[in-house]
Amino acid sequence: MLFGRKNRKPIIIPDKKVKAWKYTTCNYCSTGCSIEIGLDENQQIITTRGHAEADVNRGKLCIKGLLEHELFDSAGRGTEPLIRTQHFEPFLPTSWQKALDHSAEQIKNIQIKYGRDAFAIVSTGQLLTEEFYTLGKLVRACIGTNNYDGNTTLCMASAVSGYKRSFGLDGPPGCYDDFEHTHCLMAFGSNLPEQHPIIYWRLKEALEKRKFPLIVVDPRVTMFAQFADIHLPITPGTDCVLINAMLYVILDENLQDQSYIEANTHGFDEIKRVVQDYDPKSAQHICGIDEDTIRTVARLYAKAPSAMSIWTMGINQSTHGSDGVVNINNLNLITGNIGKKGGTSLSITGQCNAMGTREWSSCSGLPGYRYLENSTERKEVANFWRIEESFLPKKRGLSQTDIFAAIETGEIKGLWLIATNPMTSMPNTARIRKALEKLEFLIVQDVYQDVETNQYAHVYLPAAVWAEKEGCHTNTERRVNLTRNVLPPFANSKTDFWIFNQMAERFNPSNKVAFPQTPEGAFEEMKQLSKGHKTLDISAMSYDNIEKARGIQWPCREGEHHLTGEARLYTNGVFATPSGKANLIAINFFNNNEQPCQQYPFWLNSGRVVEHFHTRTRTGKIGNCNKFSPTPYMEINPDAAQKLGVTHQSYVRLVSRRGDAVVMAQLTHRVPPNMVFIPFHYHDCVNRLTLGLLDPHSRQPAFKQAAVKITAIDQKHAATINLQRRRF
Ligand SMILES: Nc1nc2c(c(=O)[nH]1)N[C@H]1C(S)=C(S)[C@@H](COP(=O)(O)OP(=O)(O)OC[C@H]3O[C@@H](n4cnc5c(=O)[nH]c(N)nc54)[C@H](O)[C@@H]3O)O[C@H]1N2
Ligand SMILES: Nc1nc2c(c(=O)[nH]1)N[C@H]1C(S)=C(S)[C@@H](COP(=O)(O)OP(=O)(O)OC[C@H]3O[C@@H](n4cnc5c(=O)[nH]c(N)nc54)[C@H](O)[C@@H]3O)O[C@H]1N2
Ligand code: SF4
Ligand SMILES: [Mo]
Repeated sequence: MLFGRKNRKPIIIPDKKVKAWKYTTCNYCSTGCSIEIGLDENQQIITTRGHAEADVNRGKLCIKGLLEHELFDSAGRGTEPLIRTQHFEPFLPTSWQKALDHSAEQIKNIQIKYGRDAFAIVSTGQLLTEEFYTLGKLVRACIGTNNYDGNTTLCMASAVSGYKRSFGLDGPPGCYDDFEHTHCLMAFGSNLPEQHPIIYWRLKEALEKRKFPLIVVDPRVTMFAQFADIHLPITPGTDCVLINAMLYVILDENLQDQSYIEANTHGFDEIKRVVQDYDPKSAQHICGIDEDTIRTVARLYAKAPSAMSIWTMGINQSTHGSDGVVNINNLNLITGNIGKKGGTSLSITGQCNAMGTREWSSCSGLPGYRYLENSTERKEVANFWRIEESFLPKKRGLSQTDIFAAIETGEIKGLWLIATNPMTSMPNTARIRKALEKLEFLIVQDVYQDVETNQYAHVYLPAAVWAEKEGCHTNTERRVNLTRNVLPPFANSKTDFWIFNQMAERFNPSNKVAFPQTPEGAFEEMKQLSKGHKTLDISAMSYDNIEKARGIQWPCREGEHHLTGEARLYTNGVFATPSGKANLIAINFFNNNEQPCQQYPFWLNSGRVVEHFHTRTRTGKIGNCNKFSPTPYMEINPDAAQKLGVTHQSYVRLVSRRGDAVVMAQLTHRVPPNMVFIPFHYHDCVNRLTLGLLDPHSRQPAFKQAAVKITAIDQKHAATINLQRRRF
């Protein structure tokens, strides 16, 4: 029986008449999918496809990658540099020369008047690595401000800080191939199927070949939680307590890998002492996971021949973010699960090139994972760049979150924002707005002219995007991959690489510092600086090798592994600490989050959905992405909604101690009755409510823990507010 299909016409995918495919890497998330862009006979871009021979994605792409070629001529792109002398005066188009001269002059004026560090620079995880390296050289060797950081402070800072504390150096030790070897996977605060769909697909493929337990720790019943064998709906912000209780069980039942601990770590006795306070009986009341489940999960993890942990923002974006990462590392060190196949601590990175900025931008240090605090490394870089060592600061300056606080206090007077949109992405919008209004000079360098932060800019520099440029990204598993230049920059926009080089000419008298004029030239410098590094050695890579291999992992040392690099770090148990041993660091929990109370009875949780990327400057303009969720909304439990008289798809007003927001209610059991979840993609929405307390080590904001109340609202009025916020 064919159920009436007999006479239906088969689906035909029209031949798009692609004449040539060009090699690139996706420019959204850090999965690092290889994408080919299809051109027709007139060299027009008509489609994209996943590269079948790329190990990362093996021909697959998610919705964002599939539609990425629609970006190039999407609405709101910047066409000309713009300039204005006063806040809120109309912008006037200007030439590149005038825009750059004026910007350089203003930066210099501020530095002369208030000191070098009074001008701050905040960049991103979304440029190409060669651009990061060039910006770093411009800032460290020429402009000379120490208040230079990236939006990665909102994103990966806790992972970086945790890796440094445990292993002596940043850099995820594992890779996607670990899924093929592990016997137990625990995911903390990561919604992999939506936020890293192709990594999730790799995991699912491994699970289909060989079943192993999947444990997901998330206060929401996410898509990932629904696919898990065990879901632990943790009380927000208490992952450290859960892990301590697991360690209690592991040590109590002697399930640790004692010989690994003795051979390769420091600090075991202190952990042993501290976790005594976290027996599952008491810990269950703090972390919300019952004691039996804690015991089951601890045994499962410790007894597995190899076990791995992955995590993302549920851990990093917390006042215990860095401690959470350290404790995940503790769990893996104590069970002997670092540097072995299927046994690892793998942070799932956020932005496409958040890794590249960590490695090469000099944001919190110097290029190639070098530290400002280390005089030998300072000297090395100073000699390489041909500057005085004394020009380099001896310790890192303010992080991004502290830069905004320093604008409030008047310490910082000018700011250059590159590929980041703090008006929408930073906590407590009202505070950010006030800070930006206070600036004497603001440069916004972005692909889109309509990016919200541009309202406060004095100069707008229109940037080229993705395959309008050429260079590398590093993905979650330390794989360097290439984007070939496929088309020229849109209108009169310019590549970030070009912009940094032009700016350098204005800060580099008699060209003392050499700036390569091509991205490949910058890559060659990075290779030289990386030679001999303990882990981050890329000296055997070249653009051609990378394209041929569809991405290469570092370390990739001269003379070895030319086309593969190394899949894992610390395989010999030697870490990057002075003693070579990893640090076991005891973590104590203290409860400092804003909590729901009588006045503000709901936890406010926030994050993402699959079809949108961040502040929607890009996906908000792509119809087939935006159509799924064009309106700001929240997930609310039906029982909670009923008590409040809130119906499905009606608008509500949320109020926190910071401000208010209007969203549409989506009734779903995905969230518990005492929590709402709001995707952060919308302007003037969830970040009007968030508090963003900072992690003491990483300075990353706790985006995921705040308290709100919910009130009914006039529906017509609310609909008008929301219409104004639509991108389309
Ligand atoms: N589609 C899409 N993909 C993206 C992005 C995007 O914008 N859109 N952005 C990229 C970037 S930059 C990043 S950083 C990643 C983020 O990737 P993810 O971190 O996976 O995404 P989020 O939705 O921010 O948060 C993940 C989960 O953390 C949970 N969570 C909240 N509080 C806690 C807690 O206290 N403990 C635990 N264990 N979990 C908690 C939330 O309920 C949420 O489901 O995604 C990347 N990929
Ligand atoms: N409440 C809440 N807030 C959050 C989060 C959360 O989970 N909850 N997550 C946080 C996280 S993890 C992150 S990473 C941040 C992201 O926060 P942002 O970085 O501020 O957000 P984006 O929208 O990615 O902004 C990047 C900008 O760069 C532009 N751009 C893209 N490519 C290029 C390029 O090649 N050159 C130039 N010059 N510009 C380019 C884009 O148009 C866009 O305007 O948000 C954080 N904010
Ligand atoms: S999974 Fe990430 S890298 Fe891959 S296509 Fe989707 S957004 Fe791009
Ligand atoms: Mo992120």
